[in-house]
Amino acid sequence: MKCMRSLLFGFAFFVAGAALADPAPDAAKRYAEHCASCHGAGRLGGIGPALLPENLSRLRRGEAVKVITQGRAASQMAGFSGKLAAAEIEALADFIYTPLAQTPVWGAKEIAATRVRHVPSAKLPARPVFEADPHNLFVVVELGDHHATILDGDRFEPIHRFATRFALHGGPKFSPTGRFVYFASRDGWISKFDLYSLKTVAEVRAGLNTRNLAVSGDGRTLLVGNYLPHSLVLLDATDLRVIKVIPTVGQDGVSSRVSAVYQAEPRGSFVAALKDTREVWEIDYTKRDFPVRRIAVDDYLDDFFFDQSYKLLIGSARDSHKGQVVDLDSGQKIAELALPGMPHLGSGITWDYQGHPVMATPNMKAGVVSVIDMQTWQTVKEIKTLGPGFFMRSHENTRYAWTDGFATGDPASRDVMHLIDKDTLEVAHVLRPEPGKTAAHVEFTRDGKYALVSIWENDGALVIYDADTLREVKRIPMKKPSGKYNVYNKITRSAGTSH
Ligand code: DHE
Repeated sequence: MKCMRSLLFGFAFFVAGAALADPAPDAAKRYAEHCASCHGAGRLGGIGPALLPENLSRLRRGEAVKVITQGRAASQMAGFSGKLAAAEIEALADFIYTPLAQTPVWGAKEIAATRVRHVPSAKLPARPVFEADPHNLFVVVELGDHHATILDGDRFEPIHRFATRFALHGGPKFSPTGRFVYFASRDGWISKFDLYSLKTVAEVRAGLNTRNLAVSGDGRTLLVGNYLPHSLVLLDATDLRVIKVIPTVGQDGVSSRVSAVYQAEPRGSFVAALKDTREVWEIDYTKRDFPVRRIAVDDYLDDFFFDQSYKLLIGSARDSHKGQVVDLDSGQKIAELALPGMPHLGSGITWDYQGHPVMATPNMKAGVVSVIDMQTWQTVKEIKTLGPGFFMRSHENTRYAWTDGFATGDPASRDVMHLIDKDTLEVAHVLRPEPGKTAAHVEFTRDGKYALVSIWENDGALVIYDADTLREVKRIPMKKPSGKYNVYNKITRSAGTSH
């Protein structure tokens, strides 16, 4: 029997002889026979991913049918066209896209039961087991085969590569010293990785469909935000023990998904945005009962970021053309922002322009980067790009802000990187790291001298540029590298990167 720690939505089936088509195939029965041992009797996932509509939202039904029929290359998922009839495969696809009759219970008990401690803290080495600046390491997430690479940011040599949980999403988050990195998968697995020993230390499944995680500024606590169930989960950062599960129900009684969570270290708090009720929650992580402060907001928030002081929250709903600025001290909205087309504020960055702090964000549905004055909250400029972008990055020591054009997958723009001059707000250069192949997501070395760009393809690469001369200095083959994260830039909360 061959099960999989599957690659993109590989479905594991066990074949009990050739199946004949029923007039009305019993999908639940077929699921129990062929899928349940890997994907869980309740479709909540096991060694294979969860097969619930929430978790499948990024996979079109037709693609799911194709995967069941043909299997998926580079995974253990075999095709079942010869073993299950087409109607049975169609029925199975319908089945996995059908919501569960009841929201599964995933509370402290269920979470605790999943916790695995791979390496006890006492066994961890005092120093890194490799020769490289531990603060200039990059953690590179490779979505193509669900791995991560630890890269030496001085020599641009991979130090270590390891399997991650299925479908990581959001930026991995670092402990304050940069020694540990925490990953969240869309299926809710939280993994703690030790960058000194290069080992996964502990894992726990904090949700069934998870958005992202945050690490408290004192490094003691993690907060995980979930879509399924509707909850926030506090974990002990040392060993991932569950501290508390907080159901996310608004004052209006509406049970809500969590859009995103972040830490606000200068405030000693976590901040969580709710997707289905107009509230932002601030949780004081310095108090052991983690009190929740509710802040009413004008609109639902899908995404947000902070100014560098963490006093202001800048958030927006994806389908809105407006953003809102909320003063976290007073809990009041202080300004509205004009944002033309689905900003991706998690990628927002800030810099000084003519003596004023400005924020900039790509828009996923419009080929413009919005640059907004953070004192007047007026749009300074909408910089036209070749297509809608997803990620944006810069660094204090570099003159350009880099943004991609891959949000819509449009062939005309998906292979470009725009370099925006932070002084003139003009696109100064357009690079095509590999014509015809998707280019996305940039991160800088700790000194800002080099920019690392992903060729976001299964046979992709990391392309390293001198950020000043724009000369390519190295190309490292990788499997669909997505985000890459420099330890120093993250733990010092560089204005040019996501926090
Ligand atoms: Fe992301 C970060 C939301 C789709 C890759 N994405 C984030 C964050 C949010 C978010 C709120 C910030 C969290 C953090 O870093 O802690 N993303 C969303 C969506 O709502 C959206 C549009 C739909 C969804 O399915 O969730 C979405 N995201 C995608 C993708 O399709 C991407 C391109 C591929 C993938 O991995 O699924 C993708 N998102 C990323 C990455 C980051 C991210 C690589 C981290 C950015 C960073 O550099 O910090």
